[in-house]
Amino acid sequence: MHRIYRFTVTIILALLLSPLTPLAWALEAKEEDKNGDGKSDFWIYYEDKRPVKIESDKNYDGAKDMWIFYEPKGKKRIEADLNFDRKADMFLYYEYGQRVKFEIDSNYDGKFDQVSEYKDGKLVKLQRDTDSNGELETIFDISDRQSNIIKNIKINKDASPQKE
Ligand SMILES: [Ca+2]
Ligand SMILES: [Ca+2]
Ligand SMILES: [Ca+2]
Ligand SMILES: [Ca+2]
Repeated sequence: MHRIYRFTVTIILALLLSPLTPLAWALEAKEEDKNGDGKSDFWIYYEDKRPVKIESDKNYDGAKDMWIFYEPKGKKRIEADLNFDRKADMFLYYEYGQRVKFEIDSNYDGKFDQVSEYKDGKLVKLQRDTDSNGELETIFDISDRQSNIIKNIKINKDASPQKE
């Protein structure tokens, strides 16, 4: 039992230590050294040849400060550490290629100072901590209103005579 365990660990170590080992089932990754200082500062991870994650060290201090996650159905999430304290302060969400939400902590106190929500690519809800008390005030919210496009489709559908 013990020997099997050690054998497994050895195999895993060998796989980890050998960059040339093809691992069909694992994430494939590529890294780049954009500023040529000998340290990687850009990473792309692939799953079945599809990019699933990008990581970046924008200020080349050795700590990652930008992350992009790619998910099915055009979902994408960008996270960024704007003041380089190793904590993300900005989050940007996309669905079907369109921006749906934006959150930012611009004074870096760990709480968002602005949250924007989008529908059909248009800003429908804006919350902002206007008095800097750590709580968001709703500036405007039209998120439950139907967009013109959806309204038009509904009207057309209602107006068109039923087939069959
Ligand atoms: Ca570098
Ligand atoms: Ca960095
Ligand atoms: Ca930060
Ligand atoms: Ca804040």
